[in-house]
Amino acid sequence: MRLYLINPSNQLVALAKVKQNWWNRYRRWKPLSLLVLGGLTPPEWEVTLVDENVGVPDYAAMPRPDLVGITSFTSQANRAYAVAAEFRRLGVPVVMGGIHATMCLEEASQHVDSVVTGEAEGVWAQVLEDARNGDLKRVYAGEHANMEGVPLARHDLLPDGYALGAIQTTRGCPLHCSFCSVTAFNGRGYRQRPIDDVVREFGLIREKRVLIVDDNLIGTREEHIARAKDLFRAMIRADVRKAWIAQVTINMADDDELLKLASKSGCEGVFIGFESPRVEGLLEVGKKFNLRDGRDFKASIDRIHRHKILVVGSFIIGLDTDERGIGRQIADTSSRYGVDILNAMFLTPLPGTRLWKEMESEGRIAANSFPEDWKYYTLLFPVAQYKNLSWADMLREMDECDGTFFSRRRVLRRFWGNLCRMRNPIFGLAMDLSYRNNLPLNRKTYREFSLAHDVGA
Ligand code: B12
Ligand code: SF4
Repeated sequence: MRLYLINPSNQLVALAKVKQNWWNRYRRWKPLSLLVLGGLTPPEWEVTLVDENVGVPDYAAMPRPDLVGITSFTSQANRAYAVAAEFRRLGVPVVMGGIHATMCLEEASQHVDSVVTGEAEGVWAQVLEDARNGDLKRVYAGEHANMEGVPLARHDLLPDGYALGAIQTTRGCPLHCSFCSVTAFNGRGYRQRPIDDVVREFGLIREKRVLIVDDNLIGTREEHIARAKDLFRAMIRADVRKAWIAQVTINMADDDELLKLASKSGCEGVFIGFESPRVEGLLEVGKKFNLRDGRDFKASIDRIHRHKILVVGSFIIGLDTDERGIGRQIADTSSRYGVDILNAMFLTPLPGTRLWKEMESEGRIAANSFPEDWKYYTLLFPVAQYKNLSWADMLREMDECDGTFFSRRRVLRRFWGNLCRMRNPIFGLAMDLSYRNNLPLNRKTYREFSLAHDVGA
């Protein structure tokens, strides 16, 4: 039995634009969902994994599969449906899973033969069995998996050439930010994989650099942090020899032992959601956590830097409390905090989030020709009605924000500053150059977007 697992591309996102900007190759990551699905698939199935971000094959010229499985974030949904249509024309059944199909079950059901909602661990074997018997059900409802049942991912299913391998050590996030899909999908409970499994899986990853995809690797409570320390200790003992980056919350800065162990186990950088330079903004998105104990963000980042760890800071443009000038404010605040790489994004109502529900009830979801418009849900296009900013304002604010933070002067200043301080200053520079060289590409995309849409003045 032959199974194709496909990660559809969205040509509007940076990781698909390697030809136009060489530095984007440093942002090529592996689609872990499909590697995990590969790990759940019994050996009688011959699995081929296609990552369209690397290249789109001629499917008609490939041997005919018995089943196709497609994953999809919302931003990939319309391409996912196009791929599904291609295989269904050939008479091949298609099953779709992942965050988008889960949150938009009715829509997805119109384009594929079967939808798996939620986590696949508990239902995938049944899907395969039913496919083999020609008896696929329309919907399989996956539940939150017991983390002891998550198999080692099949890292062998993708070729070399990725900048980063991927691994997951926990699921769920104890916080509940308004714009984020994680709690709706994986829940607020913080589920942890057995540390031995994680360490063994690191041994299967060929890339030197690894993205730990957890939404919050360290968690928020004492017991979460104790577990993170145990994980880092085990990685040090096993000498996994990987440089890794991960998403964490700012409380990582408060525990020197945690930082020391993280650094010793290979931590090269952390991605932190600062979300807004303003208190009103943090309250609006439900991230009071960042304000706890009168946090001093610059001092926190300094403490992380002392362990040679880079900080990627994420901020949102377009909150109800944002006004003109927010782009410049974010760029300047991030530089003042000492952020090494800035990831600025537009407030985007993603299906299933609190924000989606609020905006939908207020009639504010403006890019709503679905499924076609899903391709703009990359967090880099204005898709809603924003309170104080028109779409033209939003595009200008983003350009101002990125143009300021990634100006030649600031890039060079960061590089010199990091040269001796950081474990891998070149990685920081590569990211800076990827973002900086995307500026003209983004401007071109925004011009096209403005011509195709009524973006206002
Ligand atoms: C790693 C990651 C990335 C990597 C992507 C690597 C890749 N796939 O190519 C990078 C950094 C490139 C990235 C980019 C983006 N991401 Co991202 N990302 C994640 C993150 C943190 C982890 C994903 C992961 O690997 N999880 C581990 C696997 C094992 O879990 P899983 O994907 O859920 O898969 C399970 C089930 O869903 C199911 N399943 C999944 N696919 C399939 C398919 C079939 C056939 C079946 C049966 C089952 C099934 O089975 C799996 C096992 O249980 C998630 C958050 C999260 N917790 O999922 C956000 C997340 C997926 N990203 C998100 C977003 C918004 C984006 C961006 C649009 C913007 C951004 N943040 O930069 C871009 C879009 C890129 C694009 N291609 O269009 C949102 C998506 C929400 C949505 N509705 O789409 C999430 C949920 C985060 C959030 N805060 O809400 N991302
Ligand atoms: S802390 Fe991060 S993962 Fe957790 S709910 Fe907020 S945005 Fe989502």
